[in-house]
Order: sequence, then structure tokens, then C-alpha cells
Amino acid sequence: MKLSFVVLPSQKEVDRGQDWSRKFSLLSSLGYSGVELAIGNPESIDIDAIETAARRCGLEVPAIGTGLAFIEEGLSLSSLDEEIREKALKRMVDHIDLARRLNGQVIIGLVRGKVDGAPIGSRRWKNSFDKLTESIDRLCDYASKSNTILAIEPINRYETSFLNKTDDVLSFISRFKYSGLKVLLDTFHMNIEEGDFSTPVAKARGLISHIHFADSNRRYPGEGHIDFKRIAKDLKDIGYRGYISGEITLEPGFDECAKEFMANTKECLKSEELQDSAIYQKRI
Ligand code: LER
Ligand code: MN
Repeated sequence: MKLSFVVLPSQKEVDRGQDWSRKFSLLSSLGYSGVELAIGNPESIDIDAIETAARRCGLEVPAIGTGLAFIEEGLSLSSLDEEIREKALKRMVDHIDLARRLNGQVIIGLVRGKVDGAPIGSRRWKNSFDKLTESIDRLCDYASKSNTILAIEPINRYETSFLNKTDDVLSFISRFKYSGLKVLLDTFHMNIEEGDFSTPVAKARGLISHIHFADSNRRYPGEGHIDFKRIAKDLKDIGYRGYISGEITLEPGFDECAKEFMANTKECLKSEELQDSAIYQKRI
């Protein structure tokens, strides 16, 4: 398992004095293998510069987060307003093109939208869910042309109206033919929605393309009450070989959080390896 950390490489960040290229160098020096990019609109950023900086730092780009398109612009794949939904689809097509270029996957998280004031199962909720299904169908069609992975993330009920649990996502993706439609598990959301961590990991075996690690309070592992050593063991048991990415609250700051995330996550993975070799020694 390799580690990555989320960076928002936007001009806004640079304007705020947050230089993303410096963050790339820092991640590399801390031992990260990848950088996960959170991007609202691929057209608003300098992709050449990002590609060059990532290559220079020896970082892969395992995944691209797309939630900013919903947070900042209200673009939603489940919108009943066709103009908004078409814009969201066009944006996701741009993200798929970007992911193909950077050899990463596209995350389908908050961009699936939220139905305010309509309870789950209500007519408006159902209509929106149908729109979401139609949107994913179209995106699968487009992504399959370049074999780009689309990773659907179960997100807790307070942030989105659809696909809150791992079971929801597994049954949803089983409705599509595209084998590149996968699952992204985020420990923060699992802590809210799941009865335990081991069962969803086991059920999603073979379908997990990416993982977000964040503690129960969305801080780096060790700051809350999630048992990451246990999760590391569960992931190892199912043969997960993808990335574990830090998507956490950046308090007190990016540098310290990236450092602590690396140290604490590595410790969880290491203790799992030690445990494993102890079992091995017992066997021989
Ligand atoms: C997106 O990956 C996510 O986990 C959401 O909670 C957005 O903050
Ligand atoms: Mn997440």
C-alpha cells in the first residue's frame, strides 16, 4: 500500500500564499508516493505545470477529487435542472480526460449532489436518484473508452443524499456493465455510517480502487478514536494494493498535518507487517 495526500493546486491557493508546488516537494521529502488532487475545474488550472512538478518530485497522481465543482459552483449529477446536470456531466468529462492524462482515477463524491428538503424515498429524491443513475451511465460510457476508473465514494448522510453506505454503493455499481466503476472507502464516513469497519472492507474486496484515511474527527490518524491498525490488517487480508490517501482537516497547518499523517499511518501499516511476520514465524 502506498501513501498519498490531498492538495488543491488552484490559482486561489497560490493567491492565498499556499504554493502547491512547494507542497509537492514536501510530500515527496516526507516519503509519499503520490499526491491526490482536489480540482473544481480542470480548465482553470495549469495542468502542464502540475504534471511537470509531480514528475520532478517523483509523485504519482492516483486520484482526482471533484467535489469542489459541487461545493463552489453547485454542479450536481443528480440535479433535476437539466442545464446544471449537463454542466456537471461536461465537467466530469473534463476530469476523465485529465485523469487519463495523469494516469489517475476520478472520484465521484459530493458531485453527485444533495436533495435538500426531500427525504430519502420521496418522489423528488427518487427522480434525482434516477438522474444520478442516468449520469453515471453516461460517464461509464465515456470513461470506458480510455479505461479510466470512476471511484464512487460512500459519503455520510449529512453531506449527501445518496449512496451513504458501502452496501449502497456496491448494489449501485452492480447495475452498470463498466468494470472500471469502483469503490472508494473513506474511514471518516465509515465511522458515521457503518456498523463496523471490517465487514464493508471484506464485502468490497476486489472493488476498492482507493482509500481515504481520516480519523473520527477528520484529523490525522491518532487524533480520534478509529482503530487504523485493525483497518490496515483488514486491507491486507483482502489483498488491497492501492493508495491510502490523507484527506483531513489541515489544522494546525498543511506541513505538520502531512508529517503527522505519514508518521502515524506508517506506524499502523508497520505494526500490521510486524504482526504478520510474527504469525509467519509461528507457522515455521
Ligand atoms: C470527499 O472525498 C469527502 O470525503 C467529503 O467528505 C468531502 O469533504
Ligand atoms: Mn473522502
